Amino acid sequence: MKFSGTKTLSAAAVVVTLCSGISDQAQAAAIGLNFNGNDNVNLAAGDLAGAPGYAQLNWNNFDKYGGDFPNTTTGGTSVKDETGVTVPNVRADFDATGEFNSGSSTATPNGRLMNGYQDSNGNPNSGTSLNSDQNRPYVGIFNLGTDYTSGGYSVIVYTDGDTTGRGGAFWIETANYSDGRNQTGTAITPTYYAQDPGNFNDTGFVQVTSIISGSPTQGNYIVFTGLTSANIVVRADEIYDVGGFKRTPINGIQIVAIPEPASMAIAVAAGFGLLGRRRRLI
Ligand SMILES: [Ca+2]
Ligand SMILES: [Ca+2]
Ligand SMILES: [Ca+2]
Ligand SMILES: [Ca+2]
Repeated sequence: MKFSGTKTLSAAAVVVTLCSGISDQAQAAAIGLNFNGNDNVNLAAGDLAGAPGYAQLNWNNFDKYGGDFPNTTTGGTSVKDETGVTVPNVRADFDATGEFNSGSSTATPNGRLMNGYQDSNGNPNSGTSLNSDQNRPYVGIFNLGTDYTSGGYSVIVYTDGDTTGRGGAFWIETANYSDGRNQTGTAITPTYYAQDPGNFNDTGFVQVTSIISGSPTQGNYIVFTGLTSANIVVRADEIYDVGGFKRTPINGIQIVAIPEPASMAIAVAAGFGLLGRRRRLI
């Protein structure tokens, strides 16, 4: 028994060693962009906010007009990750026709995330310019490193406006900025259909899963997964009319790296090895 017990400890040590190795690997930290709306309510660095499984610290707070952060010629605000460290080379570029707030409580971190938003002007998308009001809001992220792209990443888009039942289509497309003007690109995700379910403080987080325009989800966040592009643009277009107005709010977005499958397989295999040795001791 003493000998077998030693073997069990050895197996446990292997698991601990492998897990330590996994945690030492460069797993890219999440990046959160919070749009602070027309009441300019920001998230503090220590505010833990985000949908279940995606909550993070150190959100970047932005106003309506994005331009380019950091601007390639004038510098300015850099994009930081959830650890508070600036992400090398990554730029955020976004704009909207206006900014607003849902009227929901800002007493909690999630309430502050979900209150303010980038607004749209109610007009159907047309043409190819993201500088055209009817094609806004949009949110671009550029120059993501291989620590995000090699294993793939998810984008979480939060949408919660001031009127229940409004909403529309959300998708992600390739970034097409080669001519110096922001142009529409090609869709690289499914299009999800979201309808405002009420305000966050009454509903909590509700994930949007519908990809059918005629049957939208009454929800307030979307998870796009399996992305590998270094440059993306989150797009939106209005569909559902309430009171003669259509809106597609964007309250914030997150970039979340997907853990590498190879690391997961090692951890699972090590775990099974330990279980096998324990069974033999009985
Ligand atoms: Ca603002
Ligand atoms: Ca539009
Ligand atoms: Ca709402
Ligand atoms: Ca917000």
